[in-house]
Amino acid sequence: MTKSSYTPPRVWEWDPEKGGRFANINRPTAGSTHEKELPVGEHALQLYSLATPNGVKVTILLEELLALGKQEAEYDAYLININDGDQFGSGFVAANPNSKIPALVDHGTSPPTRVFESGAILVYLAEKFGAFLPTEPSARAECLSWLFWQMGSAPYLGGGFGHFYAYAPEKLEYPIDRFALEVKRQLDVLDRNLADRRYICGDEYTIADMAIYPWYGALVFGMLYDAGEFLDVKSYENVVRWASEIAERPAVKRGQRVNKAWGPEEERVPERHAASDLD
Ligand SMILES: N[C@@H](CCC(=O)N[C@@H](CS)C(=O)NCC(=O)O)C(=O)O
Repeated sequence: MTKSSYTPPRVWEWDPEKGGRFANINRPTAGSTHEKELPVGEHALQLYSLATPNGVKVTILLEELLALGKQEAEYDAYLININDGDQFGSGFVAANPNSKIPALVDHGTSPPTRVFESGAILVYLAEKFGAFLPTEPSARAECLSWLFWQMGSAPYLGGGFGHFYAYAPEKLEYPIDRFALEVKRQLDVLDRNLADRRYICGDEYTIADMAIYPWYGALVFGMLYDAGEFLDVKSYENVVRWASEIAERPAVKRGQRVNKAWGPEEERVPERHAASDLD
């Protein structure tokens, strides 16, 4: 392993010229950079998002709720293009001071309720519609435990492993090793849990499955960071079996297309205002 010649200065300073992937949107401060109101459609639920793994958790849940017959779950989904800096517009920052998709505004309450962080949005919608989050205390605790597991774990997969393996300007052994080890440990956690459970929490399909599938399902299908072989994802057989079952759900297929602005033309639904936008 080569030794780095970098010595951190006494006080870190931002160098916007440094470049690297996402340099155009990364900065060390929060808040809006420009005035821009968010559009509001006709439904109570307004989603501002993008079909990344964090974004599709919410559209999968909304499509699952609609598939259950919950008509009040009809929603408008507007595209937030994070590469263009839409997340720094004043309207979006009012919905999510953390400037990251997804953000939800529920105009069915007075005043409207803003919800940010995908996990919080899943809990809000599951409680609002009384579905996909058990109410019995110990089953609910198990579901929330796995939901929060996803929130705490995925940054090591995306921001850690994915960043250094696929996006960093040079391949550095130390961070790739460190995060590959952690991601494989996480896959083993899931694999052992799914050895004798159909879904993440047992027999019931819940918001924990909807949160974990977009990241770890995509990973075991070899669709994230071109790292399938490197991480030997096929060896996590229980995770592959679970993800393959979830992938076949019609609502999951629909949810993954909402706010998608890339890939084959027939899969793209950049904005969604009615079920027919997906038919
Ligand atoms: N913990 C957040 C993570 C959200 C997140 O990282 N969103 C990314 C896209 S997947 C984003 O909006 N990035 C834009 C940026 O960092 O400026 C959640 O689960 O909602």
